[in-house]
Amino acid sequence: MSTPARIALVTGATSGFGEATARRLAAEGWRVILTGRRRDRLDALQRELEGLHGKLEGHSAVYPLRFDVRDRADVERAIASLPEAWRAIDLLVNNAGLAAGMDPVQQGDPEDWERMLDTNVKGLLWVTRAVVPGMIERGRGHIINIGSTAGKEVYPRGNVYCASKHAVDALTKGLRIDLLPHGIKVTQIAPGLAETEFSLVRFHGDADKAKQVYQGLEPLHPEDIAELVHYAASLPAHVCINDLVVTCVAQANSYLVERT
Ligand code: NDP
Ligand code: 8X3
Repeated sequence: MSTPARIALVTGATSGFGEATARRLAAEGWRVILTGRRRDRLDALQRELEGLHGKLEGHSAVYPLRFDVRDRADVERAIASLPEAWRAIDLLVNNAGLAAGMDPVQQGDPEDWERMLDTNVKGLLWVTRAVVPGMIERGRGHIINIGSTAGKEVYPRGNVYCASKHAVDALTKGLRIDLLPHGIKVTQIAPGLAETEFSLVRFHGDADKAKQVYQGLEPLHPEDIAELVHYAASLPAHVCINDLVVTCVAQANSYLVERT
């Protein structure tokens, strides 16, 4: 008898790393819960992936679940609303996140700071808190947190974003310790510069400024991170990647890049 398809929940599946990860996992035979705030994008991705992969064991290959990770009640309601056939989540990819602004602290916008901390730190906690008890009950599971090189080293004017990703680094370690008795894997993938909608969001929709971030180098692509998520999630049951820092070749650390 073949093993049933595993279920992944990917936060921030409407763009960038999350979207590429959802596509990759679905292509590898996972059933994927697609999450994010933008309903139109969730619907479009659902149509695309259902068209490509059809049904698995009588269930759709994907299940769209719209919620805002910053809203604890919304997160709890959404996870609790999952139909029985979608409740046994094997893999949680905590990917939803953003940077907002890039100013010295003394000029920073406190609203940007709140968005980053509410999304990158508290949002990750709300989703994890809602999903992990089920993993413990079932005695299996894997959490992959998308951190950043910004969570390893602080760079100029990165202050609050870097702090939020340092928190992801610490929470990943803390979770691994707390979940040790339950056999749940906890992994962090910490990418460097990657071209997604990240910089467009960081610079509040300024496309020229966003483009400059990637000028003169080949940054990581969303598919590179999807490949690593798939790799980490496909290892034998006794193997857990704890931490994986990945940059493009043109980037040495959080602030040193070589441009042509
Ligand atoms: P994108 O902007 O392309 O994607 C971000 C995703 O997060 C979107 O799907 C967005 O969905 C979702 N999201 C943002 N806020 C919320 C919210 N409040 N509730 C639910 N979903 C939310 O960026 P990336 O793919 O680059 O970013 C993904 C992760 O990778 C982030 O955590 C980021 O910090 C991290 N990262 C990015 C790097 C880069 O250079 N690009 C490098 C290292 C790490 P929606 O708007 O529909 O809600
Ligand atoms: C995103 C990478 O260098 O813009 O986490 O902070 S960076």
